[in-house]
Amino acid sequence: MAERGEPGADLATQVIRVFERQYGETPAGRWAAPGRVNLIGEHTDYNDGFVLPFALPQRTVVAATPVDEPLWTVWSEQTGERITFDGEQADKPGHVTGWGSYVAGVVWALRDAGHPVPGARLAIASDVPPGAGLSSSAALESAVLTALADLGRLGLPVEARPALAQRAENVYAGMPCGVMDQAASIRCRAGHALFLDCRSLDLEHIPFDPAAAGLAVLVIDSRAPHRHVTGEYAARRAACESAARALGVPALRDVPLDGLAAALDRLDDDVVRRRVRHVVTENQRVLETVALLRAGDVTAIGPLMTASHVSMRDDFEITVPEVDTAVAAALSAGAYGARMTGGGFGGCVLALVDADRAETVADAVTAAYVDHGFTPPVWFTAAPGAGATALS
Ligand code: GAF
Repeated sequence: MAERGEPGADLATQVIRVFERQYGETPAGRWAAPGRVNLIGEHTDYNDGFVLPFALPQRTVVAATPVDEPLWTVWSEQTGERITFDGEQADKPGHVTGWGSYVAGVVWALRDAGHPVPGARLAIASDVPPGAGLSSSAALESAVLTALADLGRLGLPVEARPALAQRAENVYAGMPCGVMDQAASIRCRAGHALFLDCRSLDLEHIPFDPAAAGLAVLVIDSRAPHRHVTGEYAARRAACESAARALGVPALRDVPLDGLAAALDRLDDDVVRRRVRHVVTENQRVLETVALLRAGDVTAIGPLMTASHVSMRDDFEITVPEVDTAVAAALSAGAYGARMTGGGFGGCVLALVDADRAETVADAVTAAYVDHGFTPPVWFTAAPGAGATALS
């Protein structure tokens, strides 16, 4: 199995050269925002529940300079494309499509909230792999939001930023995601996982240093082709929201674990019952994981990770054969726990392993992939990185 190269290396330098080549001038500044993995707490965010992501070292870097008119010119080094949109186009959700919708969406969300967003020239470089479930879109939104907020001196409190970036994605790009990915990209702290209450948006940085415990978090890109992701995601969200209505609660977060059996009795659709069971038990697993990390017992979170995977596979039905194979192979090779991370239907698997066994576990996953005839996966180990920031 291929190991990805050292992330983040000189993107910050590269983006200056890219900007200069595109625009013939030096940028006014540079900003960066990371991708994320979610340690546990999947599809709980839009149910007002709990999540525990951490930021990856892989990030998106934006170099930018303000201009005097409401016009945004954006170069993507990843796609080799330049797009331009003006205020009128930014004000029409859906007008700009593709990767540009995340940039235009941020401009729209800021303008819609009444902020005087400056026009700008931007150049973007990133080593967050797109389409791997590592929140490349949230990294792009968060980097652009951070850049425009600074360039325009908008005085935008950091607490308000994730919801704005989420609106960009919900309304402009049309993806009905929760707030986890944008919150992770903007608010994570190096060496910590982010314990977020997605209802109140209260958060706590939980120290998470696998290396200090002789461990590593192996991130395995399943390489499974993402199919129907937005439609299936929206269907899961709709099922959860209709279950909450049927149960007479504002959100599934309000179904307590000790009230789960009674709640399930009140629902007659077996599929909906399983969706509810996933969300309620997953919230509990996040709380238990946080308690174990606070107590410094990192390996003990492994069984919770694995239970989360089983719940996603059997109750929420968002896994695919590639990720199930990767999880099973990682566990057989000695991982303390393994689970798919992110929205599902492909994406990445996390495995908590002894640091000196990361490669062995990765090789075991590759061998299982060969047996199944799947495209070989790609892996790296990830330590919790920093959230969005200006670069000096
Ligand atoms: C995707 C979404 F964008 C998040 O909001 C979250 O719901 C996640 O899937 C599942 O936990 O990443």
